[in-house]
Amino acid sequence: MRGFYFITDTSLSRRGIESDVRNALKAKVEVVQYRDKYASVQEMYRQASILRRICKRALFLINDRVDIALAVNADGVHLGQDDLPYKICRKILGKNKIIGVTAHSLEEARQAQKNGADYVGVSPIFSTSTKQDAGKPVGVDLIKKIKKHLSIPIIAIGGIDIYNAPRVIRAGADCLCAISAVVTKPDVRREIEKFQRLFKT
Ligand code: 3NM
Repeated sequence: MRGFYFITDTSLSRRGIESDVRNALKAKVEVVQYRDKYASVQEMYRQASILRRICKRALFLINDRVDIALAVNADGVHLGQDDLPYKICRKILGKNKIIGVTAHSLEEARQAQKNGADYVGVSPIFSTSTKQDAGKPVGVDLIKKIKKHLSIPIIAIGGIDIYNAPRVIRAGADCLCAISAVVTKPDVRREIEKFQRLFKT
C-alpha cells in the first residue's frame, strides 16, 4: 500500500461520492473506502454496490460495517476502536479479506498488529472538523514511533492538506488520507494527483 487512500464523504462532496470515486481512480489511488455515518443500511448497501462495481482495480473497503462488506463482496473493512472487535470481524470475514484498524497510540497500534490487522490507521494527525469525535491530534511523532515498532503499513488521517502532507510522508506514513482537502475542491482528481506526486519525490 502506498500513496493516497481515498475515503468518501457524502456531506462534504461537491459532485457526489460516485463522481469523487471515479476521479480518485483516475488519480490512481490503490484504496477506496466507503464511509457514511448517516445513511440507512439500505442506502449504504445501494451506494456500496455501485462503488464496488466501479472499483475494479483498487481495493474497496467499507468503514465499520462488516455486513455491508459481505453483502457487496468488498475487499475488506476499516474498523475504529469502538467498532466490532477485530477478532470477531476476522472470524466473520475470513483470512482473505483486508482489515484495517484505527489507532490513536503506540499501544493500540501494537495490539492491532498483534491481532493480525493488515494495516493501521493513525489518527487524527492534526486537528480536523470533518470528524467531530476525532479526539486530540497525535502529531507526526506518533507516525515515527509506530513506524519504528510495526511492520504493517501505516495510513495517516486527520487534518492533512497539501501543505502538511510532506511532513506526514517524511515521518513514515505509507499512505495518507485527506477528505476535506480534496472533496470540497472543484477538481478532485487534480487535488489527489498533487498528493500522489509527493510520494514520488
Ligand atoms: N477519521 P479531513 S479523522 C474519517 O481521527 C476520519 O479517526 C479520523 O478528514 C480519525 O481529512 C477523519 O477532512 C476525517 O481532516 C478526516
